[in-house]
Amino acid sequence: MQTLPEILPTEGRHVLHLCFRVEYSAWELLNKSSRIAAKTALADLVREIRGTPSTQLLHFSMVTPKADLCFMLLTPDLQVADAFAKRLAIALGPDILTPTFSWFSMTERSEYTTSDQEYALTLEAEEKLTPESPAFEEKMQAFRTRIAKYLKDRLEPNLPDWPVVCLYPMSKRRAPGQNWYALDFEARKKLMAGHARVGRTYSGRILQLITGSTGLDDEEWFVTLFAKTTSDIKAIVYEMRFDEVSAQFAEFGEFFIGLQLPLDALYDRLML
Ligand code: 76R
Repeated sequence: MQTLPEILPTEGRHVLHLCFRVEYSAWELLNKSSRIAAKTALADLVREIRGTPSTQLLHFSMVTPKADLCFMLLTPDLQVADAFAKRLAIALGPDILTPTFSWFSMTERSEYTTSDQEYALTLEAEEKLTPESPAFEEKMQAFRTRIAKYLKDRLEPNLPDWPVVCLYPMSKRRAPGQNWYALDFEARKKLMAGHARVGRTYSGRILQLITGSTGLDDEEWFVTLFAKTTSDIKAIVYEMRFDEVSAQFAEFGEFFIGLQLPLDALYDRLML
């Protein structure tokens, strides 16, 4: 096969969320050995994808009939993402999986992360540390380490196996007099700091991945939340609605809840 030049982002990963319905009428027509062969083919492909460098594949059983199963694929090269996506769609055989929903996005850094300079100013203003002091340098060093890890988690996430997953697209409002993109940077940064403050109270209970889809798909971001219980999902999304950024500027698409299961448990759940 011809090897095409890679299509790489300047940093981070391409991300595909791919949701399917299982066509049970077609599955019922397969005999036992064909079913085993189909499940083995998908399992082999999952293993191949997981063995690809810098690539992660997750799969979910979806809780309502909006979809039966979804894959979430993160990989740098868009040629690879596209090829894997097409193979996943037919790995169980033709006519077994029908796409019901999909999203294309990319991991991205936040525009609003605290810069070195801003942090240095807070140390001087709030902690009364002078730049020459060892304590100042120590704190700056700790800050740089924290930011580097944070940035890596955002751009090259290593997603957890937490069982509850919530997926939805969202955009920032662009209405006359209420246009996020007409606010200046400082105003947006201040609003996002409030958002992050709420978010951090869910540390350890919610792990969020916000990927950007402006120019790539119908809304501007795709939200992937991981939790150990649906109560935390419901609570954070509810609480965020009161936070000014969401209250004033958030527009939401369709919501999906999935369960992250090992592949054999997923097959059992789907009665395949
Ligand atoms: O990334 C960070 O941790 C830094 C602060 C931060 C940014 C920049 C942050 C923190 N978010 C950021 C950006 Mn978020 N987030 C959402 C939703 O349902 C809703 O109302 C909104 C969906 C949730 C639940 C959530 C959770 N966040 C964004 C953006 C991009 C906006 C932009 O760039 O203009 C969107 C669309 C968005 C939406 N956010 C956090 C959380 C949580 C839990 C945190 C804290 C993370 C942590 O500190 O561990």
